[in-house]
Order: sequence, then structure tokens, then C-alpha cells
Amino acid sequence: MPTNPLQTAEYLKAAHLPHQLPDDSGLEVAFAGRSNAGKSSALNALCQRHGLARTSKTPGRTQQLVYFQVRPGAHLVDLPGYGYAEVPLHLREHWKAFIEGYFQTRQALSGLVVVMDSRHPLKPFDRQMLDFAFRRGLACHVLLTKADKLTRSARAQALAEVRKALEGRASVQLFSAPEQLGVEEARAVVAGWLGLGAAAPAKGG
Ligand SMILES: Nc1nc2c(ncn2[C@@H]2O[C@H](COP(=O)(O)OP(=O)(O)OP(=O)(O)O)[C@@H](O)[C@H]2O)c(=O)[nH]1
Ligand SMILES: [Mg+2]
Repeated sequence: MPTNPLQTAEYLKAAHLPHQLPDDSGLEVAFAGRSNAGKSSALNALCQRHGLARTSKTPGRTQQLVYFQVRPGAHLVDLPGYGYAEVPLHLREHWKAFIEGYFQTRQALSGLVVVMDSRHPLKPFDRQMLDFAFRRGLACHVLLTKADKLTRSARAQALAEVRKALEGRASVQLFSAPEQLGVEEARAVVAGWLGLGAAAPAKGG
């Protein structure tokens, strides 16, 4: 048995239009955040699967709602980033409408991971996304990514500021994909939302 309950994740499908979404059943956890914040990298780190979700230095890499199946009825969803000005307007408007509709209607959505660069947290789009989730009563977990780019004291400061601003409405943690910082903490939250919980300890150990 793998000790990481997300390690079985495999690419399922990508949706550019609402009718391409998988059936609205089971449980899914979505990764949202500004373009280039590190959503796809976080997803890969949680699954311990390099190259599962495509990452890129160029913002705007993820251009569809990309579904990964951890097991039947348990999905992770990598969302296109918001706030990237160089994506053509018609595409930005398309994603905005699609993602808003998705958030409003998707019953399978059991939790939202909001990914923010720890150096620039809580930009207007992040706040909108969080407010929307709070209004819907959706469980929210914030990853402050690229913590490896901050000094120890700046990390602590960023964490304290975001926690204070969110007033306990979302859990918040520091994260770094290359340093593997906070990976287990985030994985436990996501696995819990998918109903997978902690993996059973290996037999005999
Ligand atoms: N130093 C550092 N770089 C990171 C971290 N996470 C992601 N990156 C880098 O940031 C860039 C963007 O990462 P992605 O995971 O593709 O970002 P994304 O949020 O999925 O971006 P879009 O799909 O464009 O919305 C890549 O060059 C990653 O290698 C991190 O924790 N630390
Ligand atoms: Mg991406």
C-alpha cells in the first residue's frame, strides 16, 4: 500500500467547456490561484508525481480545467490561473465565466486549495475567490508557495499576516515545492476532503 493516498493520481481529462466536465458526482478538490503562483507544482508535490500536471515558467500554462483521478470518485482539479494579463481577453472572459459557473454549481467540489505566492499574497482576485468560497461555505486551505524565496522571518511574517486577514475562515500554511516544505500538511488536508484520510499503516509496521 502506498503511504501517500494521492500517489495513485492519473490524468483523467481536460475540460474547456462545461459539458466536458466529468459527471458531477463523487468528491473533488480544486487548486485555484493567480497565474504562475505554483498550483500545478503543488499538485505534483502532493501526489509525488513529477510532470503529472504541467508546470511552466511562463504564466498561463494551465488553460483548461484539468482533472486527475486519485481513485474512482476522487478527483483533483488543476484550474487555469487568474489575473494573467497577456492571455487574450476573449480567453480570460471564457475562463472567468466557466470557473464562476463551476464554483457556483459544482456539487462534487468538497474543498478549495487557494495557492498564493508567499511574496505577494491576497491580491484582489485571491480575495474574490476566497470570499466566494466563504459565501458558499466551501472548506478552504491556503498555500503560501515559494516560501524558499523568503527568509525565515519573512516566512513567519507572511504566514501571520495572511492568517490574521482570514480570521480563521481558512487554514493557512507555508509551502515550497522544491524544498518539500509543508507537503505532508497540505496532503493530509486534501486527502481528508477526498474522504481518503491518512493511509493505513503498512502491515507489520
Ligand atoms: N522557487 C519555487 N518555485 C516554484 C514553486 N512552485 C512553483 N514554482 C515555479 O513557479 C513557476 C510556475 O509554477 P506552476 O506550478 O506552473 O504555476 P501555476 O500556478 O500552475 O501557473 P498557471 O498554470 O500558469 O496558472 C514554475 O517555474 C515553477 O517551477 C516553489 O514552491 N518554489
Ligand atoms: Mg498550472
